[in-house]
Amino acid sequence: MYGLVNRAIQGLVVEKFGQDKWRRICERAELQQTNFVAMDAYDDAITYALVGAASAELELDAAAVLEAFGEYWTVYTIDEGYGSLLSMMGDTLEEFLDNLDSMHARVGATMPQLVPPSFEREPRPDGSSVLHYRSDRAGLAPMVLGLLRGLAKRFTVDLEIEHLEPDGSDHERFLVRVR
Ligand code: 1MF
Repeated sequence: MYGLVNRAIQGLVVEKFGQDKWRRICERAELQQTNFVAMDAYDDAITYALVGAASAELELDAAAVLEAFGEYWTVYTIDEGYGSLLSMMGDTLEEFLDNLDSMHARVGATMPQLVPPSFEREPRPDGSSVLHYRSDRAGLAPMVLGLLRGLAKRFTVDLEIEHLEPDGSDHERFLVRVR
């Protein structure tokens, strides 16, 4: 993943737990290099190692780390200059979710090593939505849960989010309902 992601993990840890915890997490992850460049592409294994080390060091489930990361991501990317990209993608949460693939296509146009996930929102008759999430990367569904919580804050809506049970299909599904 692009260094922006690893830098965001660093930002989250330093902001919430302090510089010293970040140093220990890097030691535990046994990485050659921990000064990540936002626009350089890194092996996904580095990101997974950071999440694993953070989980051990902070005594949190990996899922909790991923969820916190997802929630932090929207705030972080706005701070890093992606606010206008995000604003372009919709004035409502539903519109934003409809445009996630276009947003990744836009980023991918200049960042050729991007491996974008794919999102599809299926509106339901009762006004709720099922969000279909497809990714080449394993195990990141808790991050999507956090991303949705972050978006709920951004659009100031009270969201009920349910990670749906596997239905035999090849992807993850979330039920999203505005309260
Ligand atoms: O392949 C990648 O490197 C990659 C990196 C980030 C792929 C996707 C993403 C973003 N995505 C992270 C979870 C990925 C889970 C998965 O792969 O299964 C979050 C997507 C998302 C969902 C909800 C709301 C907002 C979201 O993201 C907004 C976003 C997405 C990408 C970027 C910024 C905001 C981005 C911008 C620049 C990038 C890379 C990603 O690269 C740079 C970095 C610095 C300078 C220039 C380009």
